[in-house]
Amino acid sequence: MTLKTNIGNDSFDSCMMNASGVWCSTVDELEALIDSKAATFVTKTATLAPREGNPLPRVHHFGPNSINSSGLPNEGIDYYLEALANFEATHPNRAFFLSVTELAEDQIETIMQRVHQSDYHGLVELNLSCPNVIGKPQVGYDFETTARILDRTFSYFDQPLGVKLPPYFDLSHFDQMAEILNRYPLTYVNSINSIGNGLVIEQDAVTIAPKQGYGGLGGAIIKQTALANVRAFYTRLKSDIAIIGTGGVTSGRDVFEHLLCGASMVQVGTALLQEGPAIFARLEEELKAIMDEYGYTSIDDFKGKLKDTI
Ligand code: RRO
Repeated sequence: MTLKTNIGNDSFDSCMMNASGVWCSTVDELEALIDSKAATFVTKTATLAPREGNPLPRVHHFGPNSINSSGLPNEGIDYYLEALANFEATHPNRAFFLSVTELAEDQIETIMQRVHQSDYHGLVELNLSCPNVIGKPQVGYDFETTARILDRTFSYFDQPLGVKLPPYFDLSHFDQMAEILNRYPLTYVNSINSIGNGLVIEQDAVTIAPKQGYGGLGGAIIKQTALANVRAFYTRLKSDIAIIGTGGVTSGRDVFEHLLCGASMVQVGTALLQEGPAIFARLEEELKAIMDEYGYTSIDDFKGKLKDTI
């Protein structure tokens, strides 16, 4: 039995990895992912300059769920490019993901040019969906701006590129966004980022400090929204754009459902934060047990094959 999967021209021994933002801000955290059963890692979303992020407390866990308003704390693009250069030198046969964004369109072009001109030629994820930067809307909800950013980026950018999307809740939005994404030679689409601007109350008070307590929701409560988004893009995007499914994964069954909806890779956020990198061994075991039960020997046996009828 194998869990091998491909994203574009890169192949991976497993179909599970971290979600950007979780366990991936420092070289030590990235190393722990490399040493775990994770397929690979994606870095914390990097900006041109290092950022401290929003005031603390900015992450709160409730059951198998979380709310965060981290505010894009990161070490800056140069730190992650240097880390990637070192990891690529020590792991020449492995592919990694670099996540990037910026707060204005011109700055997005600057950071993409910076990556383009660097020695890093691996996978890049452009985060169009951070819900927590004070005063900045999520780009992925602005279809025109998204198209303009992709136009500008693909005029020069020639390494494998994916976009991280926010969740959509209307079928016409799936249609509109898929129509835009299908215009570009994207390697993959990652659905979903946290469900933005939820409010979690405990003891009659908000649970995180920034933005009057509003923050991105993650964990088990977002699984059904994540699956719907994965399925919506899998059925609308051209077949050479892979789907990475993110949201609500706490068990092998959840991974199986993301794959059934069409994901080629599944990312783990809240549950990784709660359980640590050892979670990948557990998820792998649980997924393999399900595959064994069905008689599946590879994820291609069931990827995308969600049944239309019960
Ligand atoms: O750092 C954050 O506040 C953050 C980001 Br960039 C993101 O993409 N998603 C999220 O839930 N938090």
